[in-house]
Amino acid sequence: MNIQKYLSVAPEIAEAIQAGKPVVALESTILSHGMPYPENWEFSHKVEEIIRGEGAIPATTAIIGGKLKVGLSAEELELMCKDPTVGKVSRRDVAVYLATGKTGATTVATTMMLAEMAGIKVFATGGIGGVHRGAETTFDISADLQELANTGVAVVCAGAKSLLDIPKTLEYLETMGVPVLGMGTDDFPAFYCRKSGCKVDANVPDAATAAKILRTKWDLGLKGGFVIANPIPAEYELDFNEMEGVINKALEAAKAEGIHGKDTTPFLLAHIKDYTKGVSLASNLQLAYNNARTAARIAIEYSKL
Ligand code: PSU
Ligand code: MN
Repeated sequence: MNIQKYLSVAPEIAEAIQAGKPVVALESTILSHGMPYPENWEFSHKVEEIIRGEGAIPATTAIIGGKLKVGLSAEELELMCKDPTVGKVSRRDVAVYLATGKTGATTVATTMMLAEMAGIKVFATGGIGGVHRGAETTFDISADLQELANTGVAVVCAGAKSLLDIPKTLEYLETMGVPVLGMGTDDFPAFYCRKSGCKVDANVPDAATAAKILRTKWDLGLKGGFVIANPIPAEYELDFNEMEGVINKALEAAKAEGIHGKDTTPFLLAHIKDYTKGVSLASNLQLAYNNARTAARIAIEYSKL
């Protein structure tokens, strides 16, 4: 193995990791394929400021110029937000992008990989990928779930969008031994909505308790990560039934256009945004800020253990 040949960690982040200070990883697919420009650019800076405001250090990840980048410059953030040729990189794509020098945005799966390589334990995002509706015929199951099973990083998210099959996603995580913790909730959140109708494995009251659970799992040498499900703040929540209508319309459009594979999730996200005239984007931004705040607090508590 020769990871160091490819890994490029920003000096501030490398020093913080070395000193055991709190660091929070952030993904770039949410920028390149999950939000439009310029809202994604504004988001990319604000989410980092929020993490700093809490007292932790942000580390946005990407693949640029044959390097696994942990911590992006302002120019690199802009590239991820603006350049339409930036690819969506999952685990299977990493070696191709590195070896050919292509620019790639990291998904939840690849951000977890880079975080683990760098020594970062906590990662904040919007929503995780999961088992798609109809997976019994398409086999479409996000690589995020296998990564959660194998890679030791806690992913703070607002649950999963109900464009996925949430009950099947939770079944898969159970089979793979991935703990699903709810921050102050018994219910697994459905991204825009605080409740999905499914339960989490444990309702965790605060960041200190979450950090203690992470420490305990990894002290035991148990492989894999965590889903830390953090419901969207109530004031930004959208109506479940209304969103079901929107999601179903997007799923029908995907079917009509024959969208499949890695294009499915970005296609659905873009259509949901269009159908809701940007209301869903505003909620998306707020839930991701909220996750960044919670992740920073968990990283800070974890650094004390
Ligand atoms: N879900 C969202 N927003 C996103 C994604 C998922 O609500 O931006 C992105 C994440 O990067 C996630 C990826 O890891 O899509 C999952 O893609 P796929 O379903 O192709 O594995
Ligand atoms: Mn897929």
